[in-house]
Amino acid sequence: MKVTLVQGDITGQQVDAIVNAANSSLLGGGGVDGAIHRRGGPDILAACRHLRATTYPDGLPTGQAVATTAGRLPAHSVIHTAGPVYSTKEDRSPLLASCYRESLRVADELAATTVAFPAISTGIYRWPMRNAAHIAISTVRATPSQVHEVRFVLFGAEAYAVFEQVLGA
Ligand code: AR6
Repeated sequence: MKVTLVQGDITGQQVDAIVNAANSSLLGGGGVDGAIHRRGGPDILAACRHLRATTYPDGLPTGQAVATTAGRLPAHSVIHTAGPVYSTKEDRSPLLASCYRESLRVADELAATTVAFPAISTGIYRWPMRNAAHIAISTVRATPSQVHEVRFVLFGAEAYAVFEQVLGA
């Protein structure tokens, strides 16, 4: 598996699957989630509502992942995962690692070979970037999968630089 880094907007990535830093409700939000629904159009929300009405009546548990259509995005699927909110009182790293592992498991189910990830939990959920980068990179490297390329799409020069350092270390 090749791990690559790109600075930019994840919604423009031409990959088999784009991972959404969603929340348990699956019904939208800000950050990456807001951008995906805005640019992908209403089919994604309709698919999420269907999941809430069927498989996940109580919402998607933190650390798990589920796929929908990508609507009008230049990707085949969106994999929604609910990251943990950062806490200084409790170590929620296993849940953040689980987001990456479970997303790759869903990618395998979809037969996706190129997958774009954002830096899950590092925005509204306040996870420190360097620690999040360690968890992200070490988890994808340690997860057996059919995915050929994991592309981390970082939203600014600072986040990109942190991932570059962690990847090179
Ligand atoms: N492309 C790539 N990265 C982005 C983009 C984008 N278009 N927009 C933001 N980022 P966040 P979280 C970066 O807040 O912390 C939503 O309301 C951003 O700078 O999207 O997991 C959900 O519904 C940050 O580094 O996700 C949840 O309620 C990273 O992506 C909650 O936010 C993740 O930031 C999830 O919070």
